[in-house]
Amino acid sequence: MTVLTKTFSSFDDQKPGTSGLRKKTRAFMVEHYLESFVQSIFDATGGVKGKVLALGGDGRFFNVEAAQTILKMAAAQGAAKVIVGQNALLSTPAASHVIRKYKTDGGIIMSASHNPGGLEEDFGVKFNMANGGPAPETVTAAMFERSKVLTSYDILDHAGVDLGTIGSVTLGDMVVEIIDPVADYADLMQELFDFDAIGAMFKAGFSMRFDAMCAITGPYASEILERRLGAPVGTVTHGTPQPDFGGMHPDPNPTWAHELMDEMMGDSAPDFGAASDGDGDRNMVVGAGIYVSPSDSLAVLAANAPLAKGYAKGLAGVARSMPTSGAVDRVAAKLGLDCFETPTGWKFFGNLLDAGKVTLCGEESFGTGSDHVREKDGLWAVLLWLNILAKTGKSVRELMEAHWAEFGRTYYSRHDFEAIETEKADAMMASLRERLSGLAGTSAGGLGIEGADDFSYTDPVDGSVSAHQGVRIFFTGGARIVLRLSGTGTSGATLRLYLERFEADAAQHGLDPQEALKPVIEAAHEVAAITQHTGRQTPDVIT
Ligand code: VG1
Ligand code: CO
Repeated sequence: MTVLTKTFSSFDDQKPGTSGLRKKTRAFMVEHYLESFVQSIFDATGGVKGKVLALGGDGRFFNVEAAQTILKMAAAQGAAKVIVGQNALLSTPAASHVIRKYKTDGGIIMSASHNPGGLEEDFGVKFNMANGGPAPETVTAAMFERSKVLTSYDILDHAGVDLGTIGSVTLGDMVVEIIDPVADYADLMQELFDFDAIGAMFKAGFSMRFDAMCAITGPYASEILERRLGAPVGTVTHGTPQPDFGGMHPDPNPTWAHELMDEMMGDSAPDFGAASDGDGDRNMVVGAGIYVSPSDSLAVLAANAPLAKGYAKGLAGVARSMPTSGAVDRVAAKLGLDCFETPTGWKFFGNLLDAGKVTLCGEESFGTGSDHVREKDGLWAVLLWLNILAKTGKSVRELMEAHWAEFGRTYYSRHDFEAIETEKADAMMASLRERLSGLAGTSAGGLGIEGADDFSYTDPVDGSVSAHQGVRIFFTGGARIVLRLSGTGTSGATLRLYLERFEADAAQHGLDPQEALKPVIEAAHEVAAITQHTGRQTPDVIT
């Protein structure tokens, strides 16, 4: 078998963001571009000689071609084996599980997650370590450094292998093992959750809609919900993965999963609704006539997780990303659990999970997960909800109202201002950061400011420091706003404004969050001068 050495001029824009490298698909298709990043991954992790890797993606446009390239590079460079999901498919949580179950040296996931897919949309590549979790910042920084000086890579001269048939084939001296992408993951879910109780609930007429948004969770949800749990066929909609996600924007939030939202808010709403994103690590949960904010979902799951057999022992602790609301902190305080606050992105939970300090983690961006893998996991969250509903016999509304009555309600919302000119967004953040130290004691929009900082995180396990993770402003009375720029976009800048306010009074728990947060929203606009800097008054997406 011939190994070709390809040479090229190095790229200067392969800096991984919140979750891997994401670019326009066409950018990834530029000659040597994908190969350069893959080689940077290999080099930054000590090369692939003799190693076993996992490989799969969310099925978006260019997924299979990219998989063939990665396989040929791994084979040319002496990898022992690559375990690939059939047709190069693996959801992000399933890939994390495959890495852990088969004890591989890591894995490459091809996905731009919740970003749209297709030739004119987005593609992405990320590397997960042997623990199954996203590469930490030190490793992603090393990839970027490597990419800036890289000018060649080795690749096998080969037409590629058939990835459609389960079984083992060879590529040069390397074994390519093609596995069912769903089976291992579905088995793991069956170990964690009480499938009998959930199955009995479906049998008794419990109705559900799962919107897979033409993305990767379709096959997983059909197998688990419809086949193993006996939910009626048709429970899963948009269940066939498409290279362009059928034109859908596979981001499970009220804006993009509007079809599901319309059904859930309508007269004949099913008991429970859920949606997942492009690569299957996000989830949105909705009850009949009631939307559950992701921060609340994390709190409810933390309070009730021991109802599921996989968590019957109780939780070691919980963690949330900094912009996520404090709802879970109140649960942790009451249950006597440690609660950690990390920067945005799942990679920051890895050490806490590995060290056994936390069992459950979550982000306000529709991400929840546990120590069963090292990624957030959309279907896992949906199944934990189903398990809790089955065991308590409560509706989503009853469960939420009881939760708020017990712990109080943290009103929460995120406002996204998308496709802002990068310079304007940077100038706004820079101006805010300059003024931070003088904000305490002043007021904005009629609210007094108690303190303000730029969040910096010291990892309690390895002591690494991640600074400038977002501006936090705390108001008297417990309200908080956070501002940061997105690290997953592929054009312009997206400003994320996170808003929250705690309400103890049960008589005030039925408000519309946008109404309840009005003074906080006004204060945020005033203090950050969003409109003056960006020309924007109203957000593009509200979650
Ligand atoms: C966003 C979310 C973050 C999440 C990340 C990856 O990042 O805010 O919480 O971890 O996406 O999610 P950013 O930097 O755009 O705010 V996924 O499902 O796209 O891998
Ligand atoms: Co995702």
